[in-house]
Amino acid sequence: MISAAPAQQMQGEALAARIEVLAQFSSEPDALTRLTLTPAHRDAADLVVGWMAQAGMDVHIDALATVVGRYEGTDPAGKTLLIGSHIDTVRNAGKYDGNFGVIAAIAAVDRLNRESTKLPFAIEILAYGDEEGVRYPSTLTGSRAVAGTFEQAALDDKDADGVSRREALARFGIDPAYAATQARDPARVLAYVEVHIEQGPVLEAQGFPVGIVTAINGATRGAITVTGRSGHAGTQPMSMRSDALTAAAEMILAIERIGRSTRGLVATVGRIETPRGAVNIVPGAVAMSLDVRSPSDDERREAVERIETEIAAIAARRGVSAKFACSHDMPAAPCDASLMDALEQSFLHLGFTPYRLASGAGHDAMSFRGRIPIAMIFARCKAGVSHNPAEYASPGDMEAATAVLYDFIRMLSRE
Ligand code: HGY
Ligand code: MN
Ligand code: MN
Ligand code: MN
Repeated sequence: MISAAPAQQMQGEALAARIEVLAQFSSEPDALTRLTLTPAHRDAADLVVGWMAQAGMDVHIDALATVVGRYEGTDPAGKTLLIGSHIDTVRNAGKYDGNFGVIAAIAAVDRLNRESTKLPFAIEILAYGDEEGVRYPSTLTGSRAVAGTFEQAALDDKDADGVSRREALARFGIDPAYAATQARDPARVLAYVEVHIEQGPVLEAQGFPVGIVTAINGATRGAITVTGRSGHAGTQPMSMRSDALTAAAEMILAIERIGRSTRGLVATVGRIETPRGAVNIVPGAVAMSLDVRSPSDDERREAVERIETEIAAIAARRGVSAKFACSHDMPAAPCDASLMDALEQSFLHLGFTPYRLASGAGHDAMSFRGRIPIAMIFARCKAGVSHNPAEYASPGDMEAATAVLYDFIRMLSRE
């Protein structure tokens, strides 16, 4: 194979080309949907295995279906720099969320390899397959396993078809012999770095192509179930109904009002269904999701309590019952101050303004909170649109973020 110029893979066009290739792996013909442990995830993982191998890495797929590429350092006793992001997506997703971070990391190591540059530390690229948490209630299982905070109970999570995560891993083809041990010893890890699109409007509003992440907002997720009494839509008088869906509608507006009540807080009901519902049945049951985020963990937990109080009051008034079951509670994760300062040096070295901003979106980096110092590099994305097929990052901005990552890696090797 003709070896391209060392930095070829890091050029915007090459990054954009790989975004398009990876985006082809979907469970839907006309949208990008790649849920964890599906055939689309398997195919994408196999493609990433090939890219990592081409970049001179030893590659395996671990017990939680994370693709792990290792680029050895000069010192066998040296530490390891972890660089990760995810290749699973939401339904009808954008092409860049998660996927760009994996492609950027491989491009940076590819350049090191082409230049035959070896560093005093090893590099491991981690392409996780379970960051979005769409198929199963628990999430971040891949990065939690690497960080050492994985909970075995997550293996018994069931998807909407009743398929457990354990069963899905077996169908994915995880050969237990193939799966290396998971948790990294924090004493052997230099840092965890993640490149990601911002998924918000700030960098575009400021006019910057890249940014330094200061912290990742904490997140609470779970399910609200509302139970009323189903009835005949034609015969049941309005005054005699226990309609679970109209009660849920009032609860959704109350959740929105609480979300709006405090700066920095956001609260979302993203999915709602009336199990066994029909056009001519007064809904007796509703299942809906809840997602609450804030930079402040106290503020987020207080908002969840206010939401639980409010939905109980609405339920009582409407003669239904309501319950919130939390499935994911992740504290806000501050990025490491010295890593942010080092990133700032790379920004300045490359002529970028070292603009710092928080992340409203959750990331695998959160799994390392309090165990391994984390740093994140954001690339601008168009109009801040994400979790939407219109999501877009320009080749120039992807090139800028990848150049920062490469420069940062080289700088860490000089410390
Ligand atoms: O929900 C999130 O913030 C992430 O995109 N999974
Ligand atoms: Mn993401
Ligand atoms: Mn996402
Ligand atoms: Mn994320």
